[in-house]
Amino acid sequence: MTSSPRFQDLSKEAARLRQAFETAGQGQVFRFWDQLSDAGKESLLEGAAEVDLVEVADLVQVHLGGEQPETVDFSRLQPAPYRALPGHAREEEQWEAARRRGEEALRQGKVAAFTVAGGQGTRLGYEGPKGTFGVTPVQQKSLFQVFAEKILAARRRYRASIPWFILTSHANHEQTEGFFRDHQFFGLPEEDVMFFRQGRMPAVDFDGKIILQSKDQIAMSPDGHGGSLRALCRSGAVARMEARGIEVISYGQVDNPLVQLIDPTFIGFHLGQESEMSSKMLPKAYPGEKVGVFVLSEGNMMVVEYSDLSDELAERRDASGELVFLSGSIAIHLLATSFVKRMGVGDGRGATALPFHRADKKVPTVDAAGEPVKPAEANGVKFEMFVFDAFPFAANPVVIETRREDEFSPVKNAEGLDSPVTCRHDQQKQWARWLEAAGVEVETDAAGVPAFALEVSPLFACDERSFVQAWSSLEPKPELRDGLVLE
Ligand code: UD2
Repeated sequence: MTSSPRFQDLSKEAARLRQAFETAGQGQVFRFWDQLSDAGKESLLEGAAEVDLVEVADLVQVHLGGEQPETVDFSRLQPAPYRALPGHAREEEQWEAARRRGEEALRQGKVAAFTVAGGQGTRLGYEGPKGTFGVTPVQQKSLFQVFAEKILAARRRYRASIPWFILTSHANHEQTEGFFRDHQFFGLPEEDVMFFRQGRMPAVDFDGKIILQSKDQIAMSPDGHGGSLRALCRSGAVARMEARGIEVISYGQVDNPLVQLIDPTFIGFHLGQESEMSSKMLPKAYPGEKVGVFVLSEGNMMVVEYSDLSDELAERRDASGELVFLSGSIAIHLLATSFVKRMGVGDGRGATALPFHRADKKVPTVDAAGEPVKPAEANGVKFEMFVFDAFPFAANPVVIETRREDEFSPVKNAEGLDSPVTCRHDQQKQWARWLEAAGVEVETDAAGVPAFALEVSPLFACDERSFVQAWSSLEPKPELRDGLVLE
């Protein structure tokens, strides 16, 4: 065996890893070793080197060993408190004060943007990183471009740099970076955009044995967006943030172009209450909506994922007929840099405080002869962490309400709910509302979708207030017509 740039001495590394896997009862991973080419051996070792055998053993014991994983006591859950949208003048003033405070932090360069884009986008059925998906109605701008323009607009508005950190996966890292290079980083300084890969976890079978996907590859999958906390630390991103004086990390998912990526009011509330982790909520549209729910468990704020909430709890109503567990999480968070460091470094060995969730899946594998097998039933378990599980560890968590129509229209499915069509409509409805707020009459259908295709770049305006301002100073006013783009 020759040595490779990855492994200084392949044979020595092979011996070390094989021994470690044998000792951990995972020797089956190397069962085709003698049949592998040098490249195959290298590939297997690369996967094996990524596996934390102690972590896997712990997970197997907890999730497959009969030991009951710690769960919340659902019978004692309470709805979590949140700051509702301002209803009267005094509250308006509080929201304004928060806005001014957030703007000050932005001007001082204390805020970074963070997008989790490591998911596989399977439901959308789109080949390629989801962030490269064309989402705007007229120009078909990609999700990444929409976010880039939001950041660019905020940099201009606050005359400050706002670095952008993007979590990728092994599967989409190179393509994601290449896409940004091909588009000259959409006008952002290249040194202010940092890509880093999330970690991976091996899949195990129901006996806890690590599964081979092929003779020379361990079945690995992304460790969930919760893995972003340790990836932020391991990749050096947190160190870079600290060096630049970043105190607040504005977290959003790659699938939601409506997100107010840089929201001074939200930042102001977060800083004002010395929160380590803050979040936005909106009232669920219906009991079964597929969003996590903010709850209090033993006094601690946490999010229970929709799939873990029983129908009875999801549908429970109070005396006024309102859903008791109303407060939906749309995955928009603020994190203190120091909190990410504390959570991401974990116990120093890389072990994280965040729990792993178990998902039973069909994991493609090989049979005893090394022939590929596509299982018809779930044959294994994947482990993922969720970022919102950091809530119970955070001091002074803050949750504020936002408006669905202003902030949430994800692209998740190819058709139907949360699809490219619903998202395009929601973008257009928002721009029609902004035009109307500026005194322009817009012809729309009953649902509020304008009768013509229209597009407003975040560089023109990022909310109703900035739209009305930008529109009023526009001379001459453009004619409302199909394909109108304001940028
Ligand atoms: C997520 C939330 C749900 C609700 C909803 C709002 C979870 C478990 N659920 O549901 O409560 O807030 O969003 O839209 O998060 N990702 C990675 N790496 C991974 C896995 C995911 O970066 O290993 C990213 C992915 O690219 C996407 C985001 O995380 O940006 C959400 O992932 P999802 O599509 O699996 O979450 P979903 O829609 O089930």
